[in-house]
Amino acid sequence: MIIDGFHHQLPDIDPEETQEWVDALDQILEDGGQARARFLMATLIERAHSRNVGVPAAVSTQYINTIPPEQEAWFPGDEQLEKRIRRFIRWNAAVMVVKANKKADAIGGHLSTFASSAALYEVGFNHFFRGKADGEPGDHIYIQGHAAPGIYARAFVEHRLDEGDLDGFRREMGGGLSSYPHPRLMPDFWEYPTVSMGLGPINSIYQARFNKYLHNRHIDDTSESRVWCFVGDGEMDEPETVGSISLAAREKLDNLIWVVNCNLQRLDGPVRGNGKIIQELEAMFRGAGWNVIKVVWGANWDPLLARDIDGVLVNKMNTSVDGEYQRYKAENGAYVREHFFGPDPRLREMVEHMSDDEIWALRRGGHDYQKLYAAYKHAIELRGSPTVILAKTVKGWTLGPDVEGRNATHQIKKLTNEQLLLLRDRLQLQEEIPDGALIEGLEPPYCRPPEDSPEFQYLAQRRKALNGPLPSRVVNVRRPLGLPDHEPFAEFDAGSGTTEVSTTMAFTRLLRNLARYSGFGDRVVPIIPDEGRTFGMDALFKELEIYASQGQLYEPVDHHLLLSYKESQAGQILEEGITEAGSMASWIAAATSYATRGVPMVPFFTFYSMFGFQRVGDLMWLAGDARARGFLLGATAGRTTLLGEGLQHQDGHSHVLASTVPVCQAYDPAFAYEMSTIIEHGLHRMYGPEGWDVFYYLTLYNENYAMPAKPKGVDDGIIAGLYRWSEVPTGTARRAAILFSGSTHGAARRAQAELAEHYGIGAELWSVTSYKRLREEALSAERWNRLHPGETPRLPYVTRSLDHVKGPVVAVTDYMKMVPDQIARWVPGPFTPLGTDGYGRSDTREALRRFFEIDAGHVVVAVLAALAQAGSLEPSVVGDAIARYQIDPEEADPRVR
Ligand SMILES: Cc1ncc(C[n+]2csc(CCOP(=O)(O)OP(=O)(O)O)c2C)c(N)n1
Ligand SMILES: [Mg+2]
Repeated sequence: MIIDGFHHQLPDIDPEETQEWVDALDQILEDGGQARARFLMATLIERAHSRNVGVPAAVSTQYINTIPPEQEAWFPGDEQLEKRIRRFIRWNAAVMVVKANKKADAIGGHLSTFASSAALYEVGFNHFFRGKADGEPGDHIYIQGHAAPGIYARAFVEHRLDEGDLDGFRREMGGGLSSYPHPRLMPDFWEYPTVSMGLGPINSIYQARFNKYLHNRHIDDTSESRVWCFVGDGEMDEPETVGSISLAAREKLDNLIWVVNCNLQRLDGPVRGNGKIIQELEAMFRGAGWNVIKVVWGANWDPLLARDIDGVLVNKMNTSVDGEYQRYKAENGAYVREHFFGPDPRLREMVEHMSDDEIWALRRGGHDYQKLYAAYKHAIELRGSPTVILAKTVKGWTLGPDVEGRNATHQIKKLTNEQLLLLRDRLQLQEEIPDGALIEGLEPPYCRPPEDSPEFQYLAQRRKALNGPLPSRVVNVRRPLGLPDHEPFAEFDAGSGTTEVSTTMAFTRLLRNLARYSGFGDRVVPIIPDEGRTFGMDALFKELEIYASQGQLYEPVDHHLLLSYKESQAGQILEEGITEAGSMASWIAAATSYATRGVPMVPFFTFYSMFGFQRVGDLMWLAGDARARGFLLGATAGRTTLLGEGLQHQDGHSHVLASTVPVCQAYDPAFAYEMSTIIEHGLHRMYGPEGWDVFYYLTLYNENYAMPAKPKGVDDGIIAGLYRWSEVPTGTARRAAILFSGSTHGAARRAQAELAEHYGIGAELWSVTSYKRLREEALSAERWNRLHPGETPRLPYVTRSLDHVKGPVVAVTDYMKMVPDQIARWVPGPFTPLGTDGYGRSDTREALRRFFEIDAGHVVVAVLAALAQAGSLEPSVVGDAIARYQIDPEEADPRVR
């Protein structure tokens, strides 16, 4: 505890009194020992806190339960009945995994995670988690992905699933139960994808924050919804898990409760063999400003702790490390007597009256249902901060000595009949599952109480009282969204005249138009990670205001300016600070709000394109799983268009990464009207009656140029990914086509003019807004043709469009060549991609485009070279162009420079 330096600068106004206190402490140490002194100090600090004396908080407390037994809430349920229900759930969770792995094609699954956390989930399902049967959104529950078998088993015991469903676990092809929580695969069941470690936790924080945002902006009453997130203690090592915990406290997210399943193990072995994960987490969360409730020990430890007058038991608890605790649970009662209690005669005496079995039965807090109930109850009553419950459990609990606490437990997926019989006995299900039911060579049986049983009735009644079953995903739009007409988009059709602007500036203007559009604008959620000024979005700070849960407590330094920094409780902009992961989590909360809250929101997350897919690609992947709908904007795009910043900033590959995400609609618009057409179309696709579960990614550039007016009849081509932007110049012979995208239209247009002027070659210009879409459409056509022999083959859109060119096609992009290469197979005639492979550099745009060989000179040479290779031109003409544009043919490839 850091007391030093806390008060030493202050004068001591009564040294005598101070000395009296110090002497008193010394006396207590002498008379009562350290334990008594610690107790008194802790009591004083607690008292000081309750009287608002600003003493620093202790970041760690003793290795015992936070809630003393006498303060535990009364448990209102039927404990025996709930225990029996839990036993059925445990049994089926184990059997479904064992069955899935009995067959030759063992398909995996996890036994030990749910076995350790069954009570953590069950106390929530029976007493706390609110469902949606009343048409309200209820609670948001993030479940540890590999605890899924337990969640399915509960749904089975609730008669929501049947035996066939459990047999289909991980056999997704026939619509079986998904391996982990995947809304993409089970859209009526799972709401929140979690299994990529760390993403569930960060998403839960931003979901809780987003609920406050909706509330403070008067868009939705979220006061009745809590966010519960279950996290593994191993998962706590992920930067995404812990990276935003301070935000949760700063934002006073008292609607957020985390339950960390501290089974002391991760996949390979102990989480902190040489330390104590619970203590470490306690310090971290307390330091960050969370309420921490430790549930370390079960009720049968209470009498021992009550007798621990001299603190010797607590001391032993404090000083034993997790590696030892893990071992105790993998051994037996005699071992615990010998090694935990044994070394100290006072401790040994403390348990002398107990048998080895009784010692063995001393339970961990996370397996003590009443203690868990008390912790959850306390957690929901706390106000002003988020709460974390640290529950100590045994990995693989109840699964028998071969599994419990073993280092290999995470990977054990099979149980022999003998092990299953042991489990059955442990769960006291002998009547339901007689010995004869487990026959070698036959499948072990599932087992659940019938619908007229007291167990089922109780279960049903509990869920009814809590508004219906969970997990459950329903798209019940409570607050419909009216879409804007064409008005906010119209100005971009006209172009910018002679004014030079960038697509980023145009987008910012469109965002403003949309946010101001009556009846729609308040659903727009602009999200930026401390990059507003870079993108010219700072003008929106004043107009739309920055969301700040506590409002603005100061007069900003720029208050006298028209466009000052304005924070407000009703602010619309989520200015996230420097966290792309946090911004993305905010975006996911907003982009799934149509389903999780029945309130469609339209998020626009604008980020530095280099720090998008590359930095937080896993969250973007998850967004597709979660069926997110919204817009991602990669600004400062292009490896040569973003000048001056160098290789860590210049994005030449986000379109390669975007191409890997099936539902991502990736576009690389060149002009303002393309950008606005895509966004208008996307809005209708996602939020209109079709309700596509896709999201859009657009790259935006910071190069200023005159934005042309939108030609007639190009909308379909813009959306399909390709349209002819200009015909061949008059008076030219021979034909070629140049495909441009994004900022490379400049090079393409100059090359077109040069080819006509110097070589009499007529090149059409085509704008490619999306190579990804073109490729996907072509692949569909190809597949259809393969599966429909004898029918008139379908021609891919890209082939149909370029068929008439009868000459070379050169594509020029500010992205890697791989991006245009996506369509190479379907381009009629020779195809040459020019792109920016290699690490970026800091220099002028002109120099960079020369370096990466995507400037006009290189485009001209590429067209001529293709014609020469086809035999329609003398090679010397290419040589002439190489000289004309001062290209050094011996220069090394930029990819390897
Ligand atoms: C990002 C990521 N890395 C690795 C994995 C593989 N993985 C699945 S579970 C697991 C161990 C989890 O341990 P813990 O969080 O303690 O959960 P427990 O099963 O002990 O409750 C690992 C490494 C993953 N799912 N996600
Ligand atoms: Mg663990």
